[in-house]
Amino acid sequence: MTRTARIIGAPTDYGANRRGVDMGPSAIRYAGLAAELRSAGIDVEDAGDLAVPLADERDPDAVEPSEGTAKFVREVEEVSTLLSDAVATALADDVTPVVLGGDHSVAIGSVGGSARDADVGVVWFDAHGDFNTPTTSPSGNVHGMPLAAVLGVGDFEGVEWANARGLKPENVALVGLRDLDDTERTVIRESAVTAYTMSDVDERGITDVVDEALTVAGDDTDGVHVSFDLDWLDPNEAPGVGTPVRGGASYREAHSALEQVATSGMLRSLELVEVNPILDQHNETAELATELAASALGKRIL
Ligand code: EXY
Ligand code: MN
Ligand code: MN
Ligand code: MN
Repeated sequence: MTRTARIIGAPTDYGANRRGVDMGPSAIRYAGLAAELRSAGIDVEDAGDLAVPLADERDPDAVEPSEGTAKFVREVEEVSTLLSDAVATALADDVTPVVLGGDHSVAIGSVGGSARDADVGVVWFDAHGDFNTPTTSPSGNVHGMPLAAVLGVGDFEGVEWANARGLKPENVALVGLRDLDDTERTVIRESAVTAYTMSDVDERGITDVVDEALTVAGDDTDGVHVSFDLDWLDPNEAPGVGTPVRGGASYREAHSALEQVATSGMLRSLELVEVNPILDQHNETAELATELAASALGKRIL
């Protein structure tokens, strides 16, 4: 049966320190996402964009759900709830959600929706760990916290809107890390998640690392959510991101990783985040996002 993908835009920048990432969904659509996915041999629906709340008069340094800082956390909660519902509805309709960020805080909603009624694993492609909590975060930006949020780590313990019901840390694999905060590093080490750095990719090669990551995420689960932060790639390939870090994945490594995701047959839901058209060059990071989505959904050269 032909797979149907449902595009869901989450045009939000409340989790980031830079404006512009809220225009990611427009840029990715403009780059030709729907056509690119159809060339992967799948049917495509576009659900449009979520109605993201306008910034209100509240203090951006709101301190819930912690004693530290999680900027715009009420707005992030609102977007997460909308997105979680949209993703869960897509899965109930038997289509594959393809979420377009927005900053990486949108993962709270996508993972939450994907793991609402099923046991789900996650493969997280990112330069960063996204494992801070409001207490440990150096910035207060929620896009540095979504993995801790869905897993209920630290301040996020028992925070219902943030925790993903059917997700266990044993089924989470981070791939390609190269920029962690000190406390974040300790928390990741103490957690049951599996983390692969870029050094692991250097030593073992991308195929071996992704193969193991998919085994971790797929172990006794109903499927895998892939959370793809464009800053996983080297900034030479993907300049249009808010927090670039040198030494990232190459163009071919990225395609190869996502082709492996497709081949595994385990993909349940996909998100592409952190595309910032203001910082981009000729929309090339958005174009890259469309190509990579097609690889994840099964596009082949021959
Ligand atoms: N670790 C830093 C922080 O928590 O502020 C930077 C996080 C950037 C998160 C991004 C996009 O993946
Ligand atoms: Mn991220
Ligand atoms: Mn990142
Ligand atoms: Mn081009």
